[in-house]
Parts: sequence; structure tokens; C-alpha cells
Amino acid sequence: MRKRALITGITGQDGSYLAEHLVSKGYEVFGMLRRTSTDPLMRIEKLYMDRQITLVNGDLRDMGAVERVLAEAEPDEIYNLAAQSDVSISFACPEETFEIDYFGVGRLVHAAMKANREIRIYQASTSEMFGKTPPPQNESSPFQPVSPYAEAKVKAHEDYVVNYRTRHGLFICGGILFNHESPRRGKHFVTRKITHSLAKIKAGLQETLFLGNLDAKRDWGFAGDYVEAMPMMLAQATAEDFVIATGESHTVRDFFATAARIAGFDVHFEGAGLREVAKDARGQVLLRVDEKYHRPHEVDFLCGDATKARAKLDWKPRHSFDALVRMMMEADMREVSPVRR
Ligand code: NAP
Ligand code: G4F
Repeated sequence: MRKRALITGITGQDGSYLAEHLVSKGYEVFGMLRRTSTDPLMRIEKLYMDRQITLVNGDLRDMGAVERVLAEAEPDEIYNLAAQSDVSISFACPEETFEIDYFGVGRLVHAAMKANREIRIYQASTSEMFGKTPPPQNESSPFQPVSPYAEAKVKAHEDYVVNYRTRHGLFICGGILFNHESPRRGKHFVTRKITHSLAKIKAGLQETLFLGNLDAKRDWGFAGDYVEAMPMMLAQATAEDFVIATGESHTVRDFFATAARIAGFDVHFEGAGLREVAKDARGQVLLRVDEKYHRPHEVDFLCGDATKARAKLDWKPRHSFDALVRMMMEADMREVSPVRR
């Protein structure tokens, strides 16, 4: 019998890669689709048109809808990827963030428990939960969240992953994934903002890119590699949490410099703080710092230790930092200037 998987957040970056991965492994895949999704087929059009996935309308904010989606999908496995996933938006919209990223998880877990206690559940936890805890961060590192997004994810992890696993015996794994990117990344996240803007600057469609904190360090991996760890977690004999990371960190400035080099710019940096700029060889300012992109509280340094995932899941990342930046930069150059190909 084919395994049935329900993916919430199927229209997002991870949902689209995971759907492709599970289809390739022979799963019957269902996806929860929000009525308000702005561009629902942007990342999953082929899967949908080829009838390789089934989309079911629902919203994590609506208990009745969650129950109906579960009744229709009858999943063996649930991958809860749906979230208000933008950290800086969470400072502006904390209630909406909690409604989806905390209460939404509770609705899904309760509905799953009512439908079938044997369902295996993957919850998208996050490295953002470590907040101020210095690197390297692993499964034993304390959580010190500094944003409403991270607080909601910590509470969901503690209340619905750890607690429902130990107290109610449910099979729930928390995947504590460090930042992972791809050409499908939303353009408001810093990596894609950089590659997409550089592609436009290169094509003469934009003059300058404005960013916030260039010193923040992130452990960036490729989303396509990371989603493969999700079904591996649910295939274990016992439910546990796993950190998924590359173990290598770079600053936002490094990401920009690497992408600019791949795009063909010869960049150098001048000045410091809010006056820091990056110029090309002709002196054109490609990058300026704008205070409006700084956050009220920042996570300065994330670098994950995925030793447990390597040992127990036999998972490791297949793409290097340079390969990831190249993949994103080249995809954006093709998207912005298709005639160049
Ligand atoms: P994403 O691209 O922002 O996708 C988020 C998805 O959630 C979208 O499909 C969105 O659907 C859906 N969604 C939002 N609110 C919903 C609601 N009320 N009901 C149902 N669906 C809703 O995020 P991602 O990068 O793929 O990340 C996937 C998950 O992993 C998220 O939970 C995120 O917090 C977590 N995570 C991400 C990273 C990372 O680096 N990417 C790292 C660690 C953890 P619409 O199309 O309707 O907006
Ligand atoms: O790309 P970001 O917005 O990602 P962030 O905040 O690390 O969150 C992402 O990864 C988390 C995993 O740790 C996920 F849970 C979460 O859902 C999301 O996928 O920002 C990365 C860094 C930050 O330090 C930010 O301050 O880049 C810095 N940054 C500098 N200028 C900027 C900008 N970030 C954005 N989005 N836009 C800027 O202009």
C-alpha cells in the first residue's frame, strides 16, 4: 500500500521540494491549500497539473477545516510546514504569528490525535529557537528566543512536540532546521533578496540594494537537501528531534560578496556601520545599509551541529555554500534576463 502524506505549507519553499521528494518515493501526497494563498501554484504547478498531488482547502487557523483536511487525506504521515515564517514580520504581527505558528500546531496535533493516534507527525521547528545561545547549537542547546516567531516556535516545540510525545505517546519529531535556501526562496528573505537584486542591477533594472545587519551569521544550506531529512526522521523506530545544518556559517556580507562575484561584479566594501557600502570596480554603489531593515532584536550567530542526524539518519548536506549561492545567483540571472541564456 502506498503511504499517504499530508503536507501543510505545500505552496512554500520547503513544501514544494518535499512534495517532489515524497512523490519520487512513491507516496500519495496531499497538500493543505489556503484560500488566501497569493500565488498557490507558483512552486507546485507541474505536480498539480500532472495530478501527482491532491490539494485540499484548509487553514491552520480553522479547526473545522483542519479536521476536514485530515478526514479527506487520511494520512499516515503529516508534515507541518505551514507557518508565518518571516521573523521580521513577527515583530509587526505577533498575534497572527502565534495564531498560526503556535495555536495552529495545537489544532493540527489535536485533530490528528482524534483521527488516528498512529499518524506520524513532523513539526517544522527552527534554529531561530536558539536565539542568543552561542554556537555550535545542537539538540541539547538551550532555547533563548528573541522574536515572536521564535517564541511561538519554541512553545509549539515544547508543548506539542516534546510534551505530546512524552505525555500522550504520539509519534512527533521536531526538525530543528537551520536556514535553508534555494531559487524558490521568498524574495523577502535575505539570500534571495540579494541574488534577485544583483540580477536586476546587472540587467540595469535596479540601481542599489538596501540591506540591514550585514554582520549576522547564518548556517545556510540547500532546501532540497534539507527536506530529505524529514521523512528520514519519521522512518525511525522512535520519535526524536534532530538538528539539520551544514556546520558552516557566513555573514550576510559574505553571502552578498560571493553572489556579486558569481554575477560578475568586482566588489569592495568601504565605510562601517550604517555608512558601509559595497562598490563595483567602476565605483557604482551596489549595496547600502538602511536602518529600517534592522530588527528590534537580532540573532547574531547560528551554526548547527548535525552530528546526531549524520549518525542516526545517515543524512548530510550535498551542496556547499558556494554551490548554493551559485545555484541561486544563476537562477535569478536567468529569471531576470531570460534572453542572456
Ligand atoms: P514559506 O516558504 O514561507 O512557506 C510557508 C507556508 O505556510 C506557505 O505554503 C503558506 O501558504 C503556508 N501557510 C501560512 N499560513 C498558513 C495558515 N494559516 N494555514 C495554512 N497554511 C499556511 O516557508 P519555508 O521556508 O518553506 O519553511 C517551511 C517551514 O519550516 C515553516 O514552518 C518555517 O517556519 C520552518 N523553517 C524554515 C526554515 C528555512 O530556512 N526555510 C528554517 C527552519 C524552519 P500560502 O501560500 O497560503 O502563504
Ligand atoms: O533571511 P532572513 O530573513 O532569515 P532569518 O531571520 O534567519 O529566518 C529564516 O531562517 C529561520 C531559521 O533560523 C527560519 F526559522 C525562518 O522561518 C526563516 O526562514 O534573515 C537572515 C539574516 C538576519 O540576521 C537579518 O537581520 O539577514 C539579516 N538581514 C540583513 N538585511 C536581512 C536583511 N534579512 C532580511 N530578510 N532582509 C534584509 O534586508
